Amino acid sequence: KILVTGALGQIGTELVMKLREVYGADQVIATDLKSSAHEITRSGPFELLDVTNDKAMFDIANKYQVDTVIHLAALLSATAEEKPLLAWNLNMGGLMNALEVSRELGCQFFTPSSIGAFGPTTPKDNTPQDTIQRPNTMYGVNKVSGELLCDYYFHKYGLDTRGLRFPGLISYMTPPGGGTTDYAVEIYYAAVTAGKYTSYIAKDTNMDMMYMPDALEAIIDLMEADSSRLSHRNSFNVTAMSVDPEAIAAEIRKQMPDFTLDYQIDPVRQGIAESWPHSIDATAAKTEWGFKAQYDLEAMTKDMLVQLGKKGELFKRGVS
Ligand code: VAH
Repeated sequence: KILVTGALGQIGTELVMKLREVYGADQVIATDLKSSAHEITRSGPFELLDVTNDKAMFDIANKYQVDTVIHLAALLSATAEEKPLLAWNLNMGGLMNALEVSRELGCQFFTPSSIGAFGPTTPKDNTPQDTIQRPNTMYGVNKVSGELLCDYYFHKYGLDTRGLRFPGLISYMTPPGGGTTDYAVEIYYAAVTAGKYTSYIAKDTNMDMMYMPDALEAIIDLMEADSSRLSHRNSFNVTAMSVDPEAIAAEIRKQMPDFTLDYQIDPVRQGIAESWPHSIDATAAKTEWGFKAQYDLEAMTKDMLVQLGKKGELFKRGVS
């Protein structure tokens, strides 16, 4: 059985639905700080959980006798920069609790890292798997610390910890909250609802991105990979494309010729974006466990606009 924290977040909502499809609904215990009307609170076990409460987390993991913990609950980069102390307490306190529960119950463990784990002194083009990591954001400090902590639990206790350095994730089901790469999700919503978008990230600011279906596949493929093949664990570079706002807009215009893009730069999130790589190298993931992204910018854009169009139709008909 699999315990998922942060189950109502951008990754969590889709990952829980996918895991329930693959392993069976009753095998996946979804948890989050509060409940919602989302179907995952009804399509299988759902529990309220504040990940900073170690006893509550242990009690749920023990009640369901889970053998896998997927820890997603965290504050993203922009929010973490606004509230650094809260970010440290939640991102690191929650991670430590999840690692301790996994150690006590002997669970396999996954938590995401991010391209945010790299900083201004990291080589920015085709960033290597193993390279300097001196991020200057609280989120980046959390992610590097998290990678080191997860590797520590593997070397010290033999805990089977695995992680992925995710790029910006694009999805149409649950929007991200408080991220720097959120513009790349908002632009599609804005295209469908308004035919135009004002980007807070500047033209020519290239960042790695990936479509959510590829991210979900990567989590499952990594967790099912033969442990003896892994020479890295926390965490693998994975990416599908490196884009800036203009590249996304140009792809949208192939479907919606009248779409317009303009800019109103947010200095905080622009500053965070500029401290991150332009593109990262995913060779280690490809060779050690066969990582392969299916969606490039063209395929992702086509699917996003179709799915959001359908969502728009449902919304107009008053279907949530
Ligand atoms: C963020 N979406 O923007 C997250 C992610 C690489 C970006 O870490 O903070």
